[in-house]
Amino acid sequence: MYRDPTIRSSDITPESVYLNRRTFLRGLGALGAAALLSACGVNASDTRSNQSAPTNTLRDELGDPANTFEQITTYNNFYEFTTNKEDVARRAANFVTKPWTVEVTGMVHQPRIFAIEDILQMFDQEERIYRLRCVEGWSMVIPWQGFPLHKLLAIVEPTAHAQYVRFETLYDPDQMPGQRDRYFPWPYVEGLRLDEAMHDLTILSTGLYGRTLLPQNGAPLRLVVPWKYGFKSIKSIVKIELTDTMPVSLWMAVAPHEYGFYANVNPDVPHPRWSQATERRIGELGRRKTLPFNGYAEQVAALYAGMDLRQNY
Ligand SMILES: Nc1nc2c(c(=O)[nH]1)N[C@H]1C(S)=C(S)[C@@H](COP(=O)(O)O)O[C@H]1N2
Ligand SMILES: [Mo]
Repeated sequence: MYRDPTIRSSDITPESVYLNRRTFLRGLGALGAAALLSACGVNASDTRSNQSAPTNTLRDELGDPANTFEQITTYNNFYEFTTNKEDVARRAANFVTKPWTVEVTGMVHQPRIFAIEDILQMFDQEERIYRLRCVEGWSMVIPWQGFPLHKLLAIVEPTAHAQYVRFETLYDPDQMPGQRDRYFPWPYVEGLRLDEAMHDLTILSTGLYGRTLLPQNGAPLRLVVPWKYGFKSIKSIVKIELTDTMPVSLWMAVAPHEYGFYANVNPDVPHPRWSQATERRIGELGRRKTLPFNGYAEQVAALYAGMDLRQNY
């Protein structure tokens, strides 16, 4: 294999490996490359934002550079392991994700249990470079691989009665010691309205930076809903249920006045204990303004036409 002698191995980051492979795919016009590149416009000449990762030409559609693989995989929220963001990676390192099944059930015509291998085979993996905005006030830009949730839902065929989708994380206190903490009603549960779940921005992710998802990011399958606060993007999913009743998420159960069902990113509605007007992009100095719907208003605002988003927080 040819190696450029001017490149030291210490320069070979997961980002550069991914960027090279990505360029290669583009050159080949390989199957899937169209989807890989059409999902997000990558505009290298866009210089609006800070150059926090100078080698990283991977940008979201606003021109913001992607966070590094290191940042994305070492600063995590995953309470099943620990509440210490810097320690999730270490504590989750031995999490067993094989074998893994995802049950899709409830108000559907074709209930089904999928093996994770089948999911990977059935759906083309697209690249989606999304901002993730945590309710705590920090954010990252993450190059996910995944596929729209609506593709999976189409296979199970929701009935006319289905109005919501309820998601559940694995319950296994032996592997996830945080689940011994009785303060939380485990397992972690999240929910979406059916139209939110069917929106093309809503994906199930299986990887990032061209690599299989690591446990700290929700391996082997996690939801990503980029216009909502990060806690909606539930990790390590084992069950997806179509229902006619609004699911009660773990955060709604714990603190209903602080965390609502909708959880759309909204700089105008402060959390009861802190403002949501600004955020700290991991890797940047200072803070930037938080955008309504996390910058995805054009695509999703219509879903909430006529709703009072202060009431429906
Ligand atoms: N099962 C589960 N999913 C979860 C969480 C969690 O604690 N458990 N934390 C959420 C929160 S608060 C955020 S901000 C994101 C963080 O995702 P990341 O660590 O991949 O950046 O995951 C969300 N999904
Ligand atoms: Mo979060």
